[in-house]
Amino acid sequence: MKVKTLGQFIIERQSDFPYAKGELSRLLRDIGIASKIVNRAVTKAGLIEILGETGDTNVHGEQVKKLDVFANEQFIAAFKAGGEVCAIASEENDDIIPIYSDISKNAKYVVGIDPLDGSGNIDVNVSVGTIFAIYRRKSEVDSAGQLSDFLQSGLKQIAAGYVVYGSSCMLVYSTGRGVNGFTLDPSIGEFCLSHPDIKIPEHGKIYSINEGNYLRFPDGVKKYIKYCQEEDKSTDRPYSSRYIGSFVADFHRNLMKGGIFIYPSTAKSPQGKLRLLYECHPMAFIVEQAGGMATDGFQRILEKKIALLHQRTPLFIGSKAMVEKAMEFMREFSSEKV
Ligand code: AHM
Ligand code: MG
Repeated sequence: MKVKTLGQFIIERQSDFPYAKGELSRLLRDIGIASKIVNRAVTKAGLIEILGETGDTNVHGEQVKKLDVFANEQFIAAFKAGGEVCAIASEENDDIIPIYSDISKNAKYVVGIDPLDGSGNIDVNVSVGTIFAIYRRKSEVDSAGQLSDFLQSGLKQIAAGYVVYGSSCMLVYSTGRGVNGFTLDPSIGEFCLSHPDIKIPEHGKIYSINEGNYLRFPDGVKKYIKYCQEEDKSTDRPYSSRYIGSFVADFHRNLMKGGIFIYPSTAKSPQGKLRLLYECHPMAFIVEQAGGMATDGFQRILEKKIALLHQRTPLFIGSKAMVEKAMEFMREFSSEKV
């Protein structure tokens, strides 16, 4: 079988953007390379002493880095070396990282990134991921990017994607013309097109939510969970509950099989847990491109106003029919808008 690598696919698709000069293609290629380096570290996590806390030294006397710090450094280094990005916003950094150098002077893009999502799962050999969102800068070129470059509507995303470091490593992305998935073939060290034009099933049988927080959920979510658990053959209920605790992995499974992922507001986190810029916006972009839906229970995620870099939002994301049903419950039982 003839394989198509990520690099070949990106070049082929460059003609989708006749005005573009290849910068976005190069940026996507850089993300692919950094994620291969992160994947190499993730797969070795149990073998080398990379799991220690930052500040420890390993047997070679080198500073040991936690994998989330390592992943953050890899992506930042790739963006700095690539020259297509004028600022980065990372979950790992309180403030934006402005970039201004000879090669990035005329960079058009900014990237929001969660370098290692679900990092609490690394120590126990459970899938983790990277999520990224790419925006065109609003600030003038020939200067470093600014905070305002990141505070744009999710609808303005030029591209978004994620990498799941799972039983295999997969990169899934969209530039607004459908969603495509690439699996890393370790024997040739290349991401190969394995899931062209991904579509999420309109209905699914999986609901994913941390039910340990049940008592603190809004009434609409409590009632929807009970709906998922009720027996009704005509709608294929009860649904199955699946929750990995790595958003990327939970999202990816639901994208493939159909399902809904919910991280609602809770009494403890009234705005939910997940961040708009580099977790919810990119996944909402992807799910919509795949025919699904993403809301905060009332409002479309891509239309939500973003005022803070690390702003959180409740999230209901996945198969269209399931998200619509959950929203019905929110409207009926949880009048409080978030
Ligand atoms: P992180 O970005 O700090 O890893 O946190 C986000 C993670 C998501 O991957 C996951 O969906 C969620 O936190 C799990 O949270 P909880 O343990 O509250 O269910
Ligand atoms: Mg995260």
